[in-house]
Amino acid sequence: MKIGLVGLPGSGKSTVFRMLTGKHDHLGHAGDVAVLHVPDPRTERLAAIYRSQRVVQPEITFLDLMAVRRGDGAAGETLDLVRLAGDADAFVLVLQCFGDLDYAGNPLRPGSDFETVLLEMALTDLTIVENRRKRLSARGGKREAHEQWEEELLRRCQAHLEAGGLLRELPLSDDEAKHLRGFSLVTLKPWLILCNVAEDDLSGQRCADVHRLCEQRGLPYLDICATLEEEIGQLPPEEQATFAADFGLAEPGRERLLHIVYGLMHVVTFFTVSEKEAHAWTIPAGTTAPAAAGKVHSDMQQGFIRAEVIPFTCLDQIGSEKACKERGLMRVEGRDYVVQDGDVLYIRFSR
Ligand SMILES: Nc1nc2c(ncn2[C@@H]2O[C@H](COP(=O)(O)OP(=O)(O)OP(=O)(O)O)[C@@H](O)[C@H]2O)c(=O)[nH]1
Ligand SMILES: [Mg+2]
Repeated sequence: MKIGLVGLPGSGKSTVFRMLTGKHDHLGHAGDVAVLHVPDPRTERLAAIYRSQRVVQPEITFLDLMAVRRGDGAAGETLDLVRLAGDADAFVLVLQCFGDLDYAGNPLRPGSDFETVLLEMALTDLTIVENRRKRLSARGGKREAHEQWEEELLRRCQAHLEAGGLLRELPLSDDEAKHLRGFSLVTLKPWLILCNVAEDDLSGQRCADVHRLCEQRGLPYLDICATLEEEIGQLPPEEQATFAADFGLAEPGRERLLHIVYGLMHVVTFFTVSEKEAHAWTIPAGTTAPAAAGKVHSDMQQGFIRAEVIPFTCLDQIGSEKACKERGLMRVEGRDYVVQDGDVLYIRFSR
């Protein structure tokens, strides 16, 4: 699972990155990558059942992406963002909600920054959709049925984006969503809005308009003071809780952010287990079995035959793979199977 941090210049992306990773010497170069391990107790339990030698906990990768600038539209910088962000599964948008002035010296208006970035994102996708339509129409000749279907789908996407919508708001059939996923459209992916608030405004009173817009558009949001959280993270562990409590913070920012990423951004964890290792993998909800297999190894995706699935809860209750199979609790699933949270997968594939 890869998550891109985006936002206007100086909004605090690199500070959030440092808060998450504890890499306090990180200066914030665009394209920096951090891998976080987020322990899932189910991995240990599976390792005990299968007597695995090694446990590999789920990973989330954060990318410190470049800044989005105002008014670039479809210019080079936005396309760069697509190149960098193309393989991100989801985004965290960092909004500056601290201080009086923004990076350009204008009075701070987080609500309008938010709309600016959304617009840039919509323009990015608009460029992708228009280019694809041009390519389709350049083919000429008689339209095959599937080309007509795609053209109609793209036309709907374009109209929606032109009206200021995000593609994730557009009602799509499973086939349509699957087809569009191939284009790395940024507004189709999950977004979390992170209001980077000031130390004296931890509840985000100054960005109430952002909260309201998020509610209107159905986007998850949270308020975090990244500099304060970074400071807390640098304290000795035994002092961190007391210091955080002084500010009325029940849970460290890193954990709050990760909980939201897992909960609201629809992350699913599946497992592969053998005597060698019990390995947890994190994927976006809606991922099909071959794509999930591709996370383990690209050969497994290419040569995918079928997936044998036992839910974690069955293994946990019954205590052995053999007994689960005897009770008929192992299912055989094909290419269209959407992997569920807690699935223990055994992938059959040809080399
Ligand atoms: N007061 C306050 N300052 C902050 C906060 N978060 C970041 N800053 C300051 O804002 C400035 C920019 O922060 P960065 O994290 O470098 O922002 P960025 O988004 O990575 O910036 P670019 O990479 O240049 O686009 C730094 O001087 C930070 O110390 C915050 O929560 N409160
Ligand atoms: Mg930076």
